[in-house]
Amino acid sequence: MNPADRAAALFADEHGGAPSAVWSAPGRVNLIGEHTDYNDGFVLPFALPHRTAVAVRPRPDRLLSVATLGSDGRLHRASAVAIDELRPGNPTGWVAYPAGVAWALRDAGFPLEGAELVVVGEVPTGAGLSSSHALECAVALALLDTAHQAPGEPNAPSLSDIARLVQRAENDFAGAPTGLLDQTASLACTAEHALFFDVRSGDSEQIPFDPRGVGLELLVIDTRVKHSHGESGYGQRRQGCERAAELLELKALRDVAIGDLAATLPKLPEELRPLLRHVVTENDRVLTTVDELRAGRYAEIGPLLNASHASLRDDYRVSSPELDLAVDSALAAGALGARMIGGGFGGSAIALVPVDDRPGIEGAIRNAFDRRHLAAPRSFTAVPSAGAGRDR
Ligand code: GAF
Repeated sequence: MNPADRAAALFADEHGGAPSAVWSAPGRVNLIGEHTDYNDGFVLPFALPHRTAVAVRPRPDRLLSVATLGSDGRLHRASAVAIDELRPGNPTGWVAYPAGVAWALRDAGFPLEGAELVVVGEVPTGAGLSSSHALECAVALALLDTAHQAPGEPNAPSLSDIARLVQRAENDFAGAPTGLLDQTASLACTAEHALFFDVRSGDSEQIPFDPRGVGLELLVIDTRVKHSHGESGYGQRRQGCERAAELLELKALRDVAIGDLAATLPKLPEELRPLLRHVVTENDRVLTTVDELRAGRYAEIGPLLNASHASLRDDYRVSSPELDLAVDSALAAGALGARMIGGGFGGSAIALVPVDDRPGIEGAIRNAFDRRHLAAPRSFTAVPSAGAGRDR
């Protein structure tokens, strides 16, 4: 059963009667453009087929009740919270993600009455595939639905407004200082496309991306080393970039052109130079990748993925031994390109592989992990899929 049907069935068991709507939102893979979003730069994500569904029904008493299907197959219920009493720190734990979205919507003036939510997610958690944003986006759409302001209704906020509200929930309520990549991907991606998104201008373009059409697959390798942006060095990197921009008297590191990089680096203290080098070269790699995809030259993006990984590993220093092993073993076994994705410090890598070589490459990666006595990574082929929407 897909997550939307499952959420609707669990909702009926839990609350009696059908939900008024079910919305779902996907996890994402960022093809390239990592740690560029909070530097006002470029990203190129696509949506995964894995989704989080939220069945919803309004309730008139201004309470928010949330239940979620756990990996143990049981429904976990959080105590109902008063929408008027939501504030950062109340509540905490997993329910802070849906509650934070209700808080951000309430604060922005959306007329929330109260709601019953039942959540069923299939995006692997802690795998760098944006499970928290899939949850938050689906909750935002479900709650907007109860206020008759969901996409498609006359007075609905735009997808970019919703993305910013979800970012506020994540930053100020859940306490993770993330950028706009993941929410935008979850809300705005379309099947068989990657989303070329200019974070500064808000402009985006759907770029056809169907690796299978040219005999390739994009393999996702989940190292199963969990990561969390609240606790990792993510915030430190972000602060370093902001400090570098301030020293250079620029709005953001996006403003350094690739041609000016060499002349700009010496103006920064030594420890901030690698951050600048990563952001500027990574933005440039996104633009080149978009050109290659537009020209249908898929194999040409392999070296760009490799360069992105080297930059994240050596300059930005957000890779991990397991991510490096996934990338190196995929390349040694014949992948055309590979890199870590997402915030880093664990999570997943991707590898662009010829369809026929996929089983051999997956086996080689598993053997490499086994030789180091590491838990076997999970891998699957990522098919660019639809963004968030209403299921029922
Ligand atoms: C995480 C964050 F949530 C994104 O905003 C982005 O910064 C990404 O790490 C790195 O590109 O997924």
